[in-house]
Amino acid sequence: MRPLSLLLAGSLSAWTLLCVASPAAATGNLLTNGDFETGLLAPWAGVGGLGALSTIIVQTPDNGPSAPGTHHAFLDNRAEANGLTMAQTTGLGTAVPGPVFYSFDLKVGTAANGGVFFVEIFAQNAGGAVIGNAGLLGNYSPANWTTFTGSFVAPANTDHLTIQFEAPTGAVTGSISSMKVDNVLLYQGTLTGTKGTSWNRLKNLYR
Ligand SMILES: [Ca+2]
Repeated sequence: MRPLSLLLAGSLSAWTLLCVASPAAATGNLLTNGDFETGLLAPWAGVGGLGALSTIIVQTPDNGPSAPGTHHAFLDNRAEANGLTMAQTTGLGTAVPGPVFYSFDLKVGTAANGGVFFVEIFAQNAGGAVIGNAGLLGNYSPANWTTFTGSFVAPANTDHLTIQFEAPTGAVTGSISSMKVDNVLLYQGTLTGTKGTSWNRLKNLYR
């Protein structure tokens, strides 16, 4: 009979090999503060087009339908030919190759004179280079809160993800793109630890 310590060592080695051979997809929402219920924008950030006439703030009391709450993000772009963009990048090592599921709630504020709204999701390698994407999602202009869902396949060497919300305006006076954003969800594998009945229903759709 082998000593217990050897058995444990053998099991540990097998487990280590298994982990190396097949990295497990993370569970739960890969994003932080996807529902904006902290009342603050961080770790979301404006990554383009911020200015006196183009702002991103967290507002209350309106809330998207996918999860309970009282806050949402509001992108308000009233500058001509301007690419106001809000983004969040997940941490290093948070994603793996394979299906990536997304969900977000949108409600238009104003879309006028060439103002439009798009969402992009990027798969990045460990060095941060973009190696895959979900395509250009939109133009979105829902008059009432609407939940948009879908998926794409992250390619080999995917290490983490970025999702960005884009409210570009046209090159004409009076072009406006404003949008309320809430309940942003990115996940792989099994969705756990996410509050909200709608998100749980969404999870069941992908089982
Ligand atoms: Ca919210």
